Amino acid sequence: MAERLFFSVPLSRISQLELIRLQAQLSSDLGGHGRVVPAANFHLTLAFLGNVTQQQKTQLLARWAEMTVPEVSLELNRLAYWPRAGVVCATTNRTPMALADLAHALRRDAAEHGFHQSHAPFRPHITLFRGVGGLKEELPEIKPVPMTVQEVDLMVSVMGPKGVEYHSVKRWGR
Ligand code: 3AM
Repeated sequence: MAERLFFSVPLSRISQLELIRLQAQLSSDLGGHGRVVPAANFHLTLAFLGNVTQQQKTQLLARWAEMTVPEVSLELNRLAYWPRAGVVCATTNRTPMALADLAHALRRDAAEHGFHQSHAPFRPHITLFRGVGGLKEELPEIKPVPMTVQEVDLMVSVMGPKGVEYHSVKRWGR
């Protein structure tokens, strides 16, 4: 059976707590638009693969038996509303080059092996609200939330009783 997979960076508990605080502040600005993303689902996507069979997953893990996780930190220093995706996210205007390089390598590998092809540029972001439609208000400026990249996960996305859940299939650290 195929699984829906993506590569992402997990958040430390401290970054999660700051983002939970941000969500609470933002809820009134959004005036009830959208659904709050549970903190357990916070992640920074590097590359989305889509559906992957067990055989393809075995080959993928063999190709990525070694991965150098970049030693970088970033600041989530602004909010963005992406109307097509219907999401409000915390993002940055300063993407560390080493993180972009890893995202590009993972995306290239995905495209070369018949998985999802990412045409949109890599924009590091943490989705905070989903299902946000027709937001007219400007989003406020925020106190930057620091985030250190220490690990990368291969994640599987599954539908649980309370909605989508993400579970780590493999974790690379440094
Ligand atoms: O919603 P975010 O960006 O936080 O990045 C997307 C998502 O996280 C990506 O995979 C992550 C986990 O679902 N993703 C999901 N569906 C996608 C699609 N159809 C997708 N990226 C591109 N196309």
